[in-house]
Amino acid sequence: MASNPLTDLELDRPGMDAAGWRRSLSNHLVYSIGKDPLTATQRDWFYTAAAAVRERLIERWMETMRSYYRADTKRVYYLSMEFLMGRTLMNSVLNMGCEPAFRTAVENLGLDLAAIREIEHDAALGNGGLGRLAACFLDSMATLGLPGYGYGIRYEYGMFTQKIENGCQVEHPDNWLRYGNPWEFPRPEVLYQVKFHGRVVEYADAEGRLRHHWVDTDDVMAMAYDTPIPGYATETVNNMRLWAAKATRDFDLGYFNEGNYIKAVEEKNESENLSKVLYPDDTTEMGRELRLKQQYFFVSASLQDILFRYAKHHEGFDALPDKVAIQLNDTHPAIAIAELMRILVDGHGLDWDHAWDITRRVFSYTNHTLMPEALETWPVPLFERVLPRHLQIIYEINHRFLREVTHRHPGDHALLRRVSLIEESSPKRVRMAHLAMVGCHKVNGVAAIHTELMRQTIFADFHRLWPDKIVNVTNGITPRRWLNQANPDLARLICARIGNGWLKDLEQLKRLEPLAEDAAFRQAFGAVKQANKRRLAEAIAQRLGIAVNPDSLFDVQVKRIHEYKRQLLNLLHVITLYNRIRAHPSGDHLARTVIFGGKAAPGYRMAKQIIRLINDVADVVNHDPLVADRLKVVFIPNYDVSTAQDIIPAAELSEQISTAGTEASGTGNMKLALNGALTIGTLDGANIEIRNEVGAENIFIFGLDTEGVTALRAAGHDPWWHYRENAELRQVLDMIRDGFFSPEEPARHRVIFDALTTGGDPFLLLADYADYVARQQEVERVYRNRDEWLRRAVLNVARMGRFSADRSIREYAEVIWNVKPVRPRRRPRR
Ligand code: 26V
Repeated sequence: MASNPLTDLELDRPGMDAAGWRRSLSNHLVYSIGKDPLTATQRDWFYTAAAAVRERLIERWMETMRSYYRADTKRVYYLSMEFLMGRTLMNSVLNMGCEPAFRTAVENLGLDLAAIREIEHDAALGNGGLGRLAACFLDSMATLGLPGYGYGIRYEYGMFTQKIENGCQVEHPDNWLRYGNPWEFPRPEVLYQVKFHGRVVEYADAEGRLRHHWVDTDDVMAMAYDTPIPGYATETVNNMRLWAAKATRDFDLGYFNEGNYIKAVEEKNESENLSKVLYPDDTTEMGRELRLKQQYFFVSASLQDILFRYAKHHEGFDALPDKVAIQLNDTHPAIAIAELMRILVDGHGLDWDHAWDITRRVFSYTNHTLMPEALETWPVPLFERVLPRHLQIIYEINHRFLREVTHRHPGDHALLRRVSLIEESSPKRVRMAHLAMVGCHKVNGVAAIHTELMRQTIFADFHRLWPDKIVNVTNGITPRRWLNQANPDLARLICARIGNGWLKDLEQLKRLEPLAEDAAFRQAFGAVKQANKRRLAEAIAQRLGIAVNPDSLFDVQVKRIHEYKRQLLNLLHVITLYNRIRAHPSGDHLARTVIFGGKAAPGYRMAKQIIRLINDVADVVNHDPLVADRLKVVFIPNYDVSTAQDIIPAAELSEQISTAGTEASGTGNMKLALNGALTIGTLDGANIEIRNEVGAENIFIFGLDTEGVTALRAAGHDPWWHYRENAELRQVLDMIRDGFFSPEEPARHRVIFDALTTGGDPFLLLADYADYVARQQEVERVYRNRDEWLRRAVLNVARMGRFSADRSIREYAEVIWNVKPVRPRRRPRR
């Protein structure tokens, strides 16, 4: 990475010039890492650099916390089971505004910054979109000076590492803490007790009121680890607090008294399992006890911490909604609603109605998916065993809520059954989305169409009851990581033309618009893309041994592997292109490199089968001499934040091809367009808003829209009709069925053929195939006109301003949280 164009914001500060950095690095190597420069490894130097960087964050971090305290400001707490942070070193250096000085210091020590950066293990405490959104939001809250805290779980093992063996995904544990995490500060004194199991006893208090005690519980301790979150070019450094499970000190008393030492230590182990591993399944709710315990574990600790902070300066709870906003990232932390009620009613003796009013004004909830199988519900018997008091509280919330509904819609029993917090299945189940809907003052979707579908489908009844509750906040991404860090050459080119204001105000990219007509600028823009493509091609050659043509169209689909995201539709097109080349070997075929990346949930059979088929197709296509370098298929293993930062800047075509109505928003679509890829996509999620911004003429839209999907499903989709009528499609499907790509095991991919035919093709791939292929043909036509392609690419970048996470966070702050920025005092000079 070349040096960044930004001004050295910090040069006027002691220790922030190159000489200061260099002194600091030399000192930390010896005195923090304990290594002799003569024997120091790259890893030693990474930990040295981290120590030097983190040292420079601490004063601002503390001053930020002090400023919040002084202002007694309203704070926002972002509760999320996932934070997909990626690497931190260069993010911190860039956000501090001292990248050039840091780089100079590193290079003057004779070190290789690119190699040192790569040592850092990604913090992969998330599955995909939802977890990365949380990370982008932390960056934006800090950049905007908002008093925002992240709360989550310090998993010992994050998202698994994906390896590909014989074309198949194999999962390996992500032991990310093996060499230590240099960014975290353990807080052994910040320790809270979290209760599970036990039973509820009722008693009458001094005033004769019925009260509840939760007793005979099994307890686990939650210990805090803090990570500083620096904003970009600002004094603000916020905090992310993650909880790790520790055994209680008296875990062992019973067994010790019996003299059973080994048993005692075994039990200790068991309670510490709570924060052991991230659940890698982002589709199907498996209703696993450990997952429910993880949820309550981090919610309970976070609420205790939030209320402790509040109680330091406030009497009673009436001011709580003026001082605390809690955002629930999906329903995963929704148990917080029942927990706050328990604390207020059982713990502090508030009246139910009073507590309920406070609770509803504190909480808000973001929905990230409409897919029924991802909506969390918990079996009542499990809930009752793990959280007996919370189940009672949920029943009470439900009782009062259904009474209110009855009042407004007398006699509508079907309505009651639909909106109840309890699903009348066998066994009964607790519906977490309904709990969140009832217990929050605002509920938001993550793109305009998604919010509209929430109102019309899964939450239609609630929308009629509370027409102002459901609001939209379209997702965004942080331009600091996704443009400035990931694509430094493009960042520099942009800065050279419009300055660096866009880093804090992405709408300023609009000023690039006229440059789309400037041949010299297009040329420079194209050269940046070409260099990024060459770098990626080298990495692919090195890591996978596949030679890709850097002049070919780089066609990219990177995201979790899901049937609804339709990686298979992309693959049907790849096979179509392959067949066309084979049918007309001397024809004028545009050279294309189709790049896939993404993980399948370990238990998601079809997703894993899709990975295998991609790899089988790649094997055949990449080795067919007839094809030469006109078509290459690459599956890049272990797609994560860092590989995203390498792939996205090199992409020219962005595949956003989910069945309309299934992708809530997407954020990869934004990252790719911001880096100058043109989108081929359906009218789904944020693609619709991207089209509105960049102009319909600068995006390749195809396929059924949500209305078309609904109509087709109502009329009955007949995949066989498409199979019969479309000869190219039939040929592709037959090849999959007959084992063309797996001659050693011809039946291997039959399940895929079956899913798309006799299985009814639930995601309508065959219905969209012809239009998709036609659109891809138009892509090739435009790509052949390099000037026209570059013109559109520049316009895409210029018009992506709306998709900054800063804009999303401003909307949350204004419409949902009612929080205002706080400016910390500038740190006194040392
Ligand atoms: C769901 C579940 C279900 C139960 C088991 C564990 C688990 C873990 C994570 C999830 C969340 C899946 C939802 C998700 O990531 N949605 C994505 O959110 C993005 C940010 O809003 C959005 O851009 C994507 O369209 C949406 O799929």
